[in-house]
Amino acid sequence: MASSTSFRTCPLCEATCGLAIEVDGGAVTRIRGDRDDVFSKGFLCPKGTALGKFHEDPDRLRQPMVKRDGTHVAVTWEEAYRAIAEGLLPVLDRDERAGGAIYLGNPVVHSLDMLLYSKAVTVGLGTKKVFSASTVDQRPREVASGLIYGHSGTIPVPDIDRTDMLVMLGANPMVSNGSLATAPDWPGRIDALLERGGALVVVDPACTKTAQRATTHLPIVPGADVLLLAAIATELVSTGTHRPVDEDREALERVAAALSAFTPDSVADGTGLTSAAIRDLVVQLTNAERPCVYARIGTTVTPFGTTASWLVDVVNALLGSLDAPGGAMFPKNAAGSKNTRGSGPHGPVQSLGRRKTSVSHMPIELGEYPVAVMAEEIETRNITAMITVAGNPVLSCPDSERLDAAFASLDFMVSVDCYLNETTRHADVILPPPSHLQKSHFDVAFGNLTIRNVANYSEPVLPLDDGGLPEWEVLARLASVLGGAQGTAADAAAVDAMIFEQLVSGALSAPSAPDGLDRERVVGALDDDAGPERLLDIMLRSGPFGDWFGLADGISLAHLREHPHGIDLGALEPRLPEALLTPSGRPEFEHPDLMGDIARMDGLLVAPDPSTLRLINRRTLRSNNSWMHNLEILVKGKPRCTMQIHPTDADRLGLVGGDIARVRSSAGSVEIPVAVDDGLRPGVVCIPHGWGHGASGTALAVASAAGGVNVNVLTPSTVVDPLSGTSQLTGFAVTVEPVG
Ligand SMILES: Nc1nc2c(c(=O)[nH]1)N[C@H]1C(S)=C(S)[C@@H](COP(=O)(O)OP(=O)(O)OC[C@H]3O[C@@H](n4cnc5c(=O)[nH]c(N)nc54)[C@H](O)[C@@H]3O)O[C@H]1N2
Ligand SMILES: Nc1nc2c(c(=O)[nH]1)N[C@H]1C(S)=C(S)[C@@H](COP(=O)(O)OP(=O)(O)OC[C@H]3O[C@@H](n4cnc5c(=O)[nH]c(N)nc54)[C@H](O)[C@@H]3O)O[C@H]1N2
Ligand code: SF4
Ligand SMILES: [Mo]
Repeated sequence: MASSTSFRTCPLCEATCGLAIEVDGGAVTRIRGDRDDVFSKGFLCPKGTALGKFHEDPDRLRQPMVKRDGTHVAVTWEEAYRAIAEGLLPVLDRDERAGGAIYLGNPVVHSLDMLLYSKAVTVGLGTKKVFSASTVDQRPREVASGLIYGHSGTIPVPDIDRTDMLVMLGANPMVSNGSLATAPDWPGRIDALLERGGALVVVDPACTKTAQRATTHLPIVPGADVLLLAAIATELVSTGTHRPVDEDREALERVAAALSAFTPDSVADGTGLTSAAIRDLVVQLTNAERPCVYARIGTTVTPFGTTASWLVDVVNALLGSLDAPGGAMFPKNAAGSKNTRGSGPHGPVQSLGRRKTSVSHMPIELGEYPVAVMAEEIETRNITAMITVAGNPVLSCPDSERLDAAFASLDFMVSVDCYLNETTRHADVILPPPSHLQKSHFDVAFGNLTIRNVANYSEPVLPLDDGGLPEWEVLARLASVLGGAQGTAADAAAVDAMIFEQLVSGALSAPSAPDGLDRERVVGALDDDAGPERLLDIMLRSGPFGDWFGLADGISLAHLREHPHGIDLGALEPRLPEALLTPSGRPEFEHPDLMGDIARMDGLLVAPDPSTLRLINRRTLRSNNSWMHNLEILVKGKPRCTMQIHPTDADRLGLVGGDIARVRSSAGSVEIPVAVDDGLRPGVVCIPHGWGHGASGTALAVASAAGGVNVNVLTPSTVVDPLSGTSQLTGFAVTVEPVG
């Protein structure tokens, strides 16, 4: 085989970097950043370069596995699907499918195949018990968007390239490469902001790599961001320096009036910031021409996640920055979204709390159960069978020792996953996807979150292994088995055809569809006969930049295939009110469910007890949540799973760097090496998430040797944001003591 270079978008994180992948003799020889990529222009991180190593990882599953006498053995696809039909269907049919549940993990949103076909698995399973990684992380932001804009996917993103002042709360994009704000090369974009004389303010209990670049770092008390945001809103209005668009002025002033108890002075104790620092921040914001406030996971995984997300939008709107260049803007997804279908009839008022879980009555929002209840639903046998798709909840979800035990008690479990890991070890059947380099790619989800409108399709870089199935087919066959079929290739084609018909009718009924569009034209215009490419083509062509199957000038999949470095569709443009699905035709800033949460904020106004340590989390550059620790190239070097602690707290507890500390919470305890770090706010300790491999029955040789502990052993599942059901992952109390 000759050597060649392929171009492919990295599927690992939200940054969507273009990769140039050199292949020789069927093996990856080198991965570089694609300098011609229209968006990333050559940027990449160490994980992107490791995709070849992931492909070669001997522990990566290449054949389906079935558990026999407690041990996983490789089987054929036919045997695997038969085992599911024989083992899972009787369990499901025992109680008319009430006991089935599914968990969709983070890689689902990074995959064309999984985004398009995992819904069919949920439908086939016939369950309303859907869990996802989104409910561990960003659900508060999505709930707030649903209430304010009428659609959970209408999320404002920071216009980093044009702002002159970026205030960032609870995000560390120098390490995470960004989230709910798709932007390859955050480091370069932050440099450019500073070089053009702009300011970066980072609000974070830790002096992170991003905070180190900031013009101002505000080391806030964990969980207190709602107070800071409320005080900014109040101060803007009381000083008369707010400048919202006229249509929203009165509503926003009423919101600010409801927040009037929260002033720079009153929130000083609760935030741990001085009132002078808060006032100074407001002055800077009002002096900036194009200020922008952006908040991420540090603000969503708190008991006030939804309210904090709302207040971010309120502050941006008060600054005149919502939907304005340089502020917080709404992307226009090339693959289409509910908010790009043309201004059709405005939707109903969204509201919270219509459905609750049956054991601890947690809210079921946006059709998903909070992960906080996964263990209790299994323990009470409301759930007896589980499917996981690209998820590792045993490491990534709260109260994980309890969850681990609950998974072990399931009557049947199926996992679609590339590793035999902490979660999939409980599966009766594991169905492996091909490696990422063997899949095509298009970022359907991140078109909703991108800081520039971009479309980029990648062909698979490597062919499937002998006997390997494309992931869409793995899922479509699974869906068909759940519907009572055999799980053959023909059954998969029928599932694919069903999804195809749904998308065709969606395109035909879109308010933005041009005159003369009919089924014949749609079907006749498509190049692909089946599979995800055919579906993507429909989405692109009926999307906001689409060619409407030849009736308009615009893009199609064929077009993207001719542009392997992507197509830049331009900087974001103002989209209100066109993007809204609200009855008023304006953002519902005064939504009663949000206004109703203000009273609860009073409880935060007191200074935190200085003798209580609070746990926060971090990400490390060479990790990707829990699942890339089996690659030597990423885990070698000094241990990264340490507990950081401020020197004064370490002294008080008699700890020095390298000691082992025992950390306890209401949920559990772990023992972990100490790293003394004066960048932390005193009273705060920090442990990364995603570690703690080596459980029996897993096959992760490198990860198991890498050490580390699972921080979610400490995370209680019981403390949630009551609006979204999202568990508190940051800022809960722990005790720390030396071991031995
Ligand atoms: N290298 C790497 N990159 C990743 C991932 C990974 O595991 N590793 N995971 C990916 C995923 S799934 C996501 S969602 C994104 C997340 O991307 P980000 O949202 O940028 O998340 P983090 O890097 O964890 O940064 C969160 C910051 O919040 C701070 N923080 C904690 N509590 C509080 C608080 O109460 N208030 C404030 N203001 N700050 C607080 C923490 O100290 C931390 O610095 O990263 C993605 N990128
Ligand atoms: N304490 C604490 N907990 C956290 C966080 C935190 O900051 N602190 N962060 C949270 C966040 S933001 C997230 S998004 C969640 C992530 O939670 P999860 O999605 O549950 O966890 P991941 O570690 O991303 O696991 C991904 C799984 O998918 C598999 N996989 C990878 N690629 C593919 C693929 O292409 N196909 C298939 N079928 N499988 C694949 C991997 O082997 C792995 O089992 O964790 C959350 N948990
Ligand atoms: S920053 Fe994210 S998208 Fe870019 S190479 Fe790294 S993991 Fe891939
Ligand atoms: Mo995430």
